[in-house]
Amino acid sequence: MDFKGKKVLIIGAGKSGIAAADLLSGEQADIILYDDKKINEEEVREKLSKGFNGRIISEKLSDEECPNPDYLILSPGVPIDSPMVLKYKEKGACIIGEVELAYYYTKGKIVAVTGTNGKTTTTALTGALMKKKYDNTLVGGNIGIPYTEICLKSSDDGVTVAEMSSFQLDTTVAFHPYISMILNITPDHLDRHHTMENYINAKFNCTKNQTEDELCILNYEDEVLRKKAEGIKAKICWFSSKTPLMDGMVYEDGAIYEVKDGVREKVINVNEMMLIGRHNYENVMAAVAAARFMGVPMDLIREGLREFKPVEHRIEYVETINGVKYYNDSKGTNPDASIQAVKAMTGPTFLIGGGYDKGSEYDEWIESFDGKIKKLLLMGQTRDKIAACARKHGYNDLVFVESMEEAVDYCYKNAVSGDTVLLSPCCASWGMFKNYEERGRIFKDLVIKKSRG
Ligand code: UMA
Repeated sequence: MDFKGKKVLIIGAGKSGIAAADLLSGEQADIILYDDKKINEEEVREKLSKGFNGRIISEKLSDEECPNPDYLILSPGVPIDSPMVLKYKEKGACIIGEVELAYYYTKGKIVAVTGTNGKTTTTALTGALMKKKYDNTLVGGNIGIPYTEICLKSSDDGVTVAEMSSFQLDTTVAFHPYISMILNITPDHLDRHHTMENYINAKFNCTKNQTEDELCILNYEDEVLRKKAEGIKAKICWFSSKTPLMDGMVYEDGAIYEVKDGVREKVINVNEMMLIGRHNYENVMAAVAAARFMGVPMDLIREGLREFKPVEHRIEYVETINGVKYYNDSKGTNPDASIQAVKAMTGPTFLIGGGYDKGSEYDEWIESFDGKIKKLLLMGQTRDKIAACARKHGYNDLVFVESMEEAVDYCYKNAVSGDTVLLSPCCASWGMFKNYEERGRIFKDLVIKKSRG
């Protein structure tokens, strides 16, 4: 891909757009960094490296300003069927995503981690295990560090572990990881992908360019993955937390094993790790499978597993106040993720939920409460939809709140020693917060303030 002298339109001036603009600054391209939202040009320029001499435009892009770009580079949040993308596609522009752009600059091996849930933990853990053998291990992507920001640091003898969302995989063409993993697939982001089939196909894009001598790691317990696996050219390594596989990775009786032709080698007893819950053992199996394929010795893997701390916003312990434990699971942005968090709770729980409406159904989430949820506090756009669903299932202990502050205050006043407070919204944060990180940090700050009286 040659950008020299080419007209490039980058859509979205968030983290990804800014990193993409920086990456292309050295290419002598004519760049426009555009955002639909009104943005402060000076603030954006400050975030860009000094070498950027392109234009920054927001709110409206006229045909005079940008008649016929050669390339459109889409931030992950930009739908491929948005009117602006379709307009320039018709005019013959080459449409690529920010990840595809980063791929062209990446050296060495790539591990792509996707799935509806568990991506962030698995990406961080895979990175930690790879670092045990490969000095130049980079970790980025949907985890919060744009891939375009790290790709120039990659080297032929290094590994890049990239968390890939369906948004990012939607726009890949040549993106070709040496190892791919799909941890699970359950409905999510249907407002963007429209159908489950489109969502599944986006996820499988990470396997489409792989060859026979490469690896694809899949969850044996996921029916969608089992059905779609036939079309994959790469070797498949299955992992399972329920079935005693003859080959792959298994979790059984409190330990994780690597299995080859029916012969098991114990990797670790799960009580030696800080990660808890069956869903996390699945993440561990996927990460270990990737590390083994890259030749990381088992003793170094064990060391890495024992050292690894759970990532922020994923069933993250915050504080105990008056005998009440507070957990931040702001990353529980869809029913499946939030169900895992609810399942990990062992006693009476005040659950804080609700947020942006992505078109999810909440029946399974409510069903997973299993008599443990003392109160369900609801906020945001989805609160009435969730409340109606809860009532349909005979659950009526509902509390409506307007803000996170009100939610934390209610829990602080009403929870008693032995209870747990869990923020696991089952919804995206958009509309009330910038992102799930901001939502989680606001929750944690409020809890810490209460603990200090
Ligand atoms: N924008 C437009 N036009 C559009 C859509 C968006 O101009 O049609 C603008 C917005 O006004 C905004 C900017 O684009 O100013 C934001 O771009 P973006 O939504 O792509 O977000 P980034 O800040 O670049 O962050 C993205 C990911 N965000 C999304 O996919 C929504 C981050 O994942 C990711 O960490 C980051 O790139 C680095 O790779 C967040 C996320 O919520 C955590 N991901 C979803 C998930 O995990 O479920 C997919």
